[in-house]
Amino acid sequence: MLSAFQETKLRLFFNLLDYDKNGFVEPRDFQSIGENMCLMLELAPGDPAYQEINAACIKVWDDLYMYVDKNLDDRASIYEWLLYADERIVNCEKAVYDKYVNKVVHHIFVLFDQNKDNFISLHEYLNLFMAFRLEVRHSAKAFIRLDLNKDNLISRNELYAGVEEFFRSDDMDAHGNWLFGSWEHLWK
Ligand SMILES: [Ca+2]
Ligand SMILES: [Ca+2]
Ligand SMILES: [Ca+2]
Repeated sequence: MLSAFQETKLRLFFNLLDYDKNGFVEPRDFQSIGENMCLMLELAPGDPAYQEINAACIKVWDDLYMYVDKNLDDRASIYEWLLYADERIVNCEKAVYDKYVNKVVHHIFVLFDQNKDNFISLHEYLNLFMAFRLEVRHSAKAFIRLDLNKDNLISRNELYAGVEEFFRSDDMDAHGNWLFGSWEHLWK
């Protein structure tokens, strides 16, 4: 079973993916996230990078969320998501959740490591916040928590640790809780 704190973070994540706020995570949410990112990066539809980003966003659905959709109606409800997270991310062996965590890390790097140096910089992390319409004022605070060795960059290992804590940890002091900014307003 999920704890109330784990469920709070999992709901936060579901809501940020449910871009049109209709209560379901579905392919068109990822399409909108892609379009928003392209706008943010000032890419025109004819630009090859425009196609790449949109394809990468659709791939997130194919890779991660089509498995959440149990009744195969091409969308995932909050109930499907919480059930999936309980069984496949939180209360399972490392070999099972490892796949999920690695895919999230992979997708964040594909979409946000814009200069392809294998690190997420503060600027790139800020883009993630803007793409998901998160409160940017929390981004620096969150970045500092994820940057474990304090070199002002988030490595793949640091991001893995953060993603693992965000999706799994029941410890309110865990650094990774801050992956998508503040959760405290949802908890109090
Ligand atoms: Ca939606
Ligand atoms: Ca980078
Ligand atoms: Ca670092």
